[in-house]
Amino acid sequence: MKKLFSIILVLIMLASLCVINAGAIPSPHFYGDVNCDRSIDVLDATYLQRSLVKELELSALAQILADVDNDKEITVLDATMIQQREAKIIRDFNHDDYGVYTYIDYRNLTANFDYLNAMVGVPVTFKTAAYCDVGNPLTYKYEVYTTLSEEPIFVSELSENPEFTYTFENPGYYIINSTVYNIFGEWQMIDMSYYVNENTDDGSLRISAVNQNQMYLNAHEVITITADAYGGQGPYEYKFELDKYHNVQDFSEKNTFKIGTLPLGEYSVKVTVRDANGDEATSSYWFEVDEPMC
Ligand SMILES: [Ca+2]
Ligand SMILES: [Ca+2]
Repeated sequence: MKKLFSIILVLIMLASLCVINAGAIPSPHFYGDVNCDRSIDVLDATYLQRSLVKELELSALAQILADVDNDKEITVLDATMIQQREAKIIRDFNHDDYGVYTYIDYRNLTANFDYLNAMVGVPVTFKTAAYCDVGNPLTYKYEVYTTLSEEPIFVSELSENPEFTYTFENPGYYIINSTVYNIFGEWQMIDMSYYVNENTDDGSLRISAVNQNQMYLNAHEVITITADAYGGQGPYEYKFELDKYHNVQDFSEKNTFKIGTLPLGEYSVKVTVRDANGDEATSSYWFEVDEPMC
């Protein structure tokens, strides 16, 4: 019993934390590195020539890296250009940049029910915010774990939809795992601890979640706060008030509040939701604007 208590305590402490597991993504990938071994040499020219005579097939990433003369085709001229660079006849390929950045920028994993508001029998929609310059479309896979099982109790199909809806059948602690892949098979993964309550739905209006657009907010990026309502009688109207700057977005059907950039510091946003019957619910949300991580 003591052990169970300590596990639960740790889980409570971790509740609001998400953990990112970065896949080994060695961006940038270099033009001319057709065999993707991080070196540009005569082997790449050979590899490219072998693909031209169908001895091997280039991967999706290799097809981008092989077009060193930037004419949107892979031909023997590309192989020649790699050989010329190897022989120091030319210094650069016909690209402004020396490489391709396939890095997946994983911003956040959020739900339309906050950690303490999720209930048995009420569908929860999780949403992953991730971006990449090269390698789109991104695809998403979700896994649901209980804290007691090593195997997931549910695995979603791989999909271009960044959202995933799941209805929990039992109260308790869960881990939600979201993995994002680019078209080259590179990935990033995030784990979110999640708690599901017994169903206490009495039909009353409540704010089920308030989220920020990124896990880490810094002084250079646009900050957006999103609220979700549950219960009462839709449609809902939302009002947002940012404390320090007397910045108010009055009641409207928009559940997002685009604040813009903010100096370093701590802030709070008061969210009010009003339903079709005129009932109101409020919630306060705190966030911090920090130095960029790196
Ligand atoms: Ca190479
Ligand atoms: Ca070419």
